Amino acid sequence: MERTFLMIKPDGVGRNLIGPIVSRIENKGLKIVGAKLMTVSEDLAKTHYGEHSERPFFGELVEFITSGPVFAMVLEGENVVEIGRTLVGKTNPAESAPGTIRGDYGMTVGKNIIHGSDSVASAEKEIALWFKEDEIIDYSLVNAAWVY
Ligand code: 3AN
Repeated sequence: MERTFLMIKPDGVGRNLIGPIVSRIENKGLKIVGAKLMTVSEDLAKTHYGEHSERPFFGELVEFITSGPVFAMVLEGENVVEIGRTLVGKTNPAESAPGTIRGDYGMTVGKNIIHGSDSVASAEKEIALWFKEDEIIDYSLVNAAWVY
């Protein structure tokens, strides 16, 4: 089954949005198989955002993501990477549609509430980076016939 990585950033945690965001994920019918509140080390931040290391905003990005706790999640389901990106919305909150997490809560490109893996390959890489194998739980949902 496909998996994706979502992470509520320090602005989302700081604005008490863990509950509303997790509700959207559960309401959609996605299955949470891993979740934790954690602080992010500089090393982890730099590895996670490695592809942006040459961009002018890289320092700001690392500083922001290490500035307070984040809420990291692994979701599982058919086509869950694409569904997760749709729930998250576009990078720039000025372009993200109402009804998406960034469209409803995001203020700026830099502080845009949540991260979601953008492909199956990056999801696999990010899950391996952020979660140990025994932090991902195999279980059945009570209403499993209707969701993933
Ligand atoms: P996404 O998170 O939608 O996949 P990416 O991968 O292009 O977007 O960018 C990663 C993160 O870098 C974004 N979530 C955002 O926080 C930050 N970022 C992207 N572009 C800018 C920018 N022009 N200025 C500041 N931060 C940016």
